[in-house]
Amino acid sequence: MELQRFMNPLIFVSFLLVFGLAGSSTATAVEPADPDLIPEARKVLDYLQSVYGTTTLTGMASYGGWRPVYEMSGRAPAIYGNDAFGWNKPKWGPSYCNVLQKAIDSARDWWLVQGGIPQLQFHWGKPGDPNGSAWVGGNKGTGPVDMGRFITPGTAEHTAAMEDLKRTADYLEQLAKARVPVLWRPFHEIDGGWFWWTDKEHPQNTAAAWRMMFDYFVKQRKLHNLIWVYSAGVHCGAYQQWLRKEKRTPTLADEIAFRKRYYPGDKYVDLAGIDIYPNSAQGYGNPMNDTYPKAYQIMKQVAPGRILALCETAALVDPEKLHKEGPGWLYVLPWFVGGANPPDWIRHSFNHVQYLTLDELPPLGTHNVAPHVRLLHPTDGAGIGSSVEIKAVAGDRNGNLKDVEFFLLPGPWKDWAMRDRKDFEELLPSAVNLGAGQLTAGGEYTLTWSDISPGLYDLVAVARDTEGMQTFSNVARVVAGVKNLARGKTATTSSGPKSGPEKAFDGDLFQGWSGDKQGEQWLAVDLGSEQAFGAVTITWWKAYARTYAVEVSPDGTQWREVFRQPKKSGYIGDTDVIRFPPVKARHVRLKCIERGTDWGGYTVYELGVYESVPETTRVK
Ligand SMILES: [Ca+2]
Ligand SMILES: [Ca+2]
Repeated sequence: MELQRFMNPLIFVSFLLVFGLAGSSTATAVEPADPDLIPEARKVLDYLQSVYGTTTLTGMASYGGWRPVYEMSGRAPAIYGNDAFGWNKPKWGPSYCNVLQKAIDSARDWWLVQGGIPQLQFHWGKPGDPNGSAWVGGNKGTGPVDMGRFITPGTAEHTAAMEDLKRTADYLEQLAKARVPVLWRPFHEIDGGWFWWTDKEHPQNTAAAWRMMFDYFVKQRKLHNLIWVYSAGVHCGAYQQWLRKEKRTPTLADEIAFRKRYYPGDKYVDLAGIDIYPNSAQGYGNPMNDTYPKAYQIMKQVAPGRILALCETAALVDPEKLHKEGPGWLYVLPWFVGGANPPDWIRHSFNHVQYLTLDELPPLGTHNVAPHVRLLHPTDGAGIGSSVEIKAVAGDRNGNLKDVEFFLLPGPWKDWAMRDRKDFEELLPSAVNLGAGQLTAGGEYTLTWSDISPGLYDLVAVARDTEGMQTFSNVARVVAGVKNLARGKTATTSSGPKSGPEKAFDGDLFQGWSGDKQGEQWLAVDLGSEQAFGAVTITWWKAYARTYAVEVSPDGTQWREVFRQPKKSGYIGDTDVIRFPPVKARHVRLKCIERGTDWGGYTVYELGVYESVPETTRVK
């Protein structure tokens, strides 16, 4: 069904030129759907309009989190997405409300503290059903909703819908009162057919449901902080159904016509776009690389005059391709870190000129926001000697940066990517202050850290502004004065090569080995020759081993246990530092015996082998 199958290469090039390149620069000015939009939100919309077609904003969903991206790349996304749905059952029960409140708090923090743009989608569980899901059919799905009745006052469906909308608006009102602009993305994947709101027979009912929400939120509840984002799904359910029924060859015109019927109208939409799963950095549905321009062209016809975004994806689109060829999506918001977005890809993309990150946004509000700061050296996995020059870049979008100081966090090696601002603030009093960086002519803050005792260290830079707002940089995990004998050496595992055993020895703390979910599993490394060692470090993901053993062997056949962990207490992203009387061996094996979680395969980000690891984790 994809276009490329029946287009010859020459026509395809023309297609790219017409729809890809030209399509990115012809948008007209966006008038807000809500004429009473607050100035803060209007300013965001104007800003988005001003960069559209020339550059692309980075986004990240809460599912992937923004801190892992920050840890990997030293940069945070410009847009941070959460869900205005509480997930936990029953709907509106205490745990549901708790999760929803956290999403509201996160959106508020993203704007007021970080100065980023918050986005909220809404995985609305079937109204009237306390256990209802957004998905219809399937094993996690719910029953269908009669969308004709849903939009008709006096029906049970309508009453249930309005009850949910009322309670949801009560939460969203907190953001309106705090004057926090929000990219509000309800009824997402609206034409897909896997959520209950897609009325495949009568798409006009779905479009009317959108207007019903808009009228209630905007006109009745006065939620004038919402920028309304319309997102289609990559496969239009009604169109697919119609193709099958009519036994028709797909045409672009037919698909556009079908999709248009769900669109509620420009008066109800500020931004439009599409969600694409699965996708790769180059396109989606390998090897059909033409599909980003195709999706762009479709949405340009569905929502003419609206600026277009990749509202939700698996992968960050290749920034080089966006830069050179377009199409000019306003933003790309991936749902996952890992998978299609391995750490190297995150680092590359978030530091690419095509993608705008949080630190590159202009001040969009009138409030003071926290500075930004990024450690440049040493970075993760760096081995250092007894002295090192620490380098960081920092700035403040209000121009009120005061200083940058460097600290050693009490460690070693907790999973900093899982920590939030509060965690860092609580740790700071027990951290070692190495001193303030000096601003160099090159714009870097530098400090010489000398007389470093051998050991493992977690280094962080803290930038403060004159109003006391502070930001914690990415954390560098450095090894001083000792050598990891296992780094880059040959790895094997009981779980087979696909589980990525080599990733536990690559120095990258964001990717690792993941073993099979059943039974005992092992991860082994061949040091290449006989070595003397007396310490092993294991950096776990959440799926850790409660009981495990470290074994050594001269030949990879005969194993001898040198350490056994009988009952490890769980901690996210813990690094265990294991010391034992020095041995001489060529092979080292981690045997995972009992799981610490009832889900997931054992996962080790990094396994290190050392002659010794001193107790010291602090400078004197
Ligand atoms: Ca500031
Ligand atoms: Ca690794």
